[in-house]
Amino acid sequence: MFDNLSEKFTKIVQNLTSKGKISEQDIKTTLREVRLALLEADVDFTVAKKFISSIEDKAKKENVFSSLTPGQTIIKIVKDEMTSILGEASTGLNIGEDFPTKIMLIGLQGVGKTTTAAKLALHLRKLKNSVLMVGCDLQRPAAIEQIIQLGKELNIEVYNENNQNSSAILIAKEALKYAKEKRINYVIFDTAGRLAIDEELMNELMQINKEIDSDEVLLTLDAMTGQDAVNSGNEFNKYIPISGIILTKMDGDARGGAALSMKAVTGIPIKFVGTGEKPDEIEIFHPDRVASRILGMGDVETLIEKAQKEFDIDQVKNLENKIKKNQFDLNDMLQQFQSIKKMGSMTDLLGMVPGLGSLKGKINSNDISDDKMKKAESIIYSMTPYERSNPESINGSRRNRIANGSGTNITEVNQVLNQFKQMQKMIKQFSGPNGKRNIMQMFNKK
Ligand SMILES: Nc1nc2c(ncn2[C@@H]2O[C@H](COP(=O)(O)OP(=O)(O)OP(=O)(O)O)[C@@H](O)[C@H]2O)c(=O)[nH]1
Ligand SMILES: [Mg+2]
Repeated sequence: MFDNLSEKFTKIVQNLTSKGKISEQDIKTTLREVRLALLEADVDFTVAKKFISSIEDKAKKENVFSSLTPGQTIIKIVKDEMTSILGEASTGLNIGEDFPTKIMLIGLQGVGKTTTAAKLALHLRKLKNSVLMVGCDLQRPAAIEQIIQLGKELNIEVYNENNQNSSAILIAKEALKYAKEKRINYVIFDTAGRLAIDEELMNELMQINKEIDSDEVLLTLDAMTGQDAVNSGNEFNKYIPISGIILTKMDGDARGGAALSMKAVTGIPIKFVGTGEKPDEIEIFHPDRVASRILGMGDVETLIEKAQKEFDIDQVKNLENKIKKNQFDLNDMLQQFQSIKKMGSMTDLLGMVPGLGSLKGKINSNDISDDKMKKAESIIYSMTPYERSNPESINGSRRNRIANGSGTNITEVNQVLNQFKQMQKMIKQFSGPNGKRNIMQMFNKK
């Protein structure tokens, strides 16, 4: 997500921070670099222009040169501008006045509407809501089957209308009636996609929207299509007032042009982003946090939220006990790997740690790549339970057996064991009076 852009901005920020004094020429160079970075990211031309002139204005107004830390002042101006362009504050979902809140997902073919319907449903259920999904896509024969299947997998109710002759509008109407009777909190209507915006599609969508009186019309757009996504945002908005945008496939979009131009060009806020194919790979879009990630300053809030979601508190307490008794073993290391993996890819996580964003591109050769972690896991799986709880018992012949069992070699087994020793050492440091408090604070932070 934003890989290329954040690499460039991290460099720009580093250049500014390393300078004590800043000349007018430095600012000019910085602005040129910022402009180039934006254009290379496929940001809309007028948006990029406005971005630069706004920074210039603010730099003048705030008298950057007389500030004690001119570099920091400029960085703050750039970050504020980036946040503003991304939409300022995060915009939550509109809530209906009465049960249920009605959310309609619309968009072109294959952008990820159905997947996103399931992701949203799961997200809302995690917040303790009852949710109903409704398949209003009668264009593609397998579409209804797809949403029923997703509902089964996630244990989310799907309104099942068996009448083959029914229309999308009728299904929507019936489903809404059902949801009202059942006092369901949220109903998510998944609609049919088309290759391009056409009259027929728009008519159908407008009629459904009128029938259900949506609280949210969320336009789903594929981030990888860059400026086409932005244009399609404008086009759809001509027919149906769009209340929010969901940008999918951000995981495959290194450039970020669509995300950066969307709000400024269409005036519509991005409410969520899709970051992968799995049902939990959706994030609420927080402009300030994203700006911070792009500038290589990390995003500790999201990291803590992810940790809170994935690290089970009993597990953490159990770990704390073991650390106290000095019993941290390879089983615990394995469990840590698994929790970390659930939080997302190593590359994305690194982008959230302040100061580590610049490692992102180099991470494959680094010690903590996703591949390395998988290998370490299979090495630990090839150990016997006795070996996992008694790592000191793993002698030469055991190492040989483990290497064979995991399809690796002795060097790799040794690396994992060394990594374990380092972790053990680090934990000993952490388990001092201050260290422990720090760990618990991180996991318990409300
Ligand atoms: N990598 C990635 N893939 C995604 C994301 N969201 C959806 N997809 C994939 O995109 C493809 C199309 O997704 P669907 O949800 O079927 O798209 P749709 O808009 O409902 O398609 P139609 O109903 O045919 O118009 C699937 O292979 C999804 O797994 C995302 O955030 N990241
Ligand atoms: Mg679909």
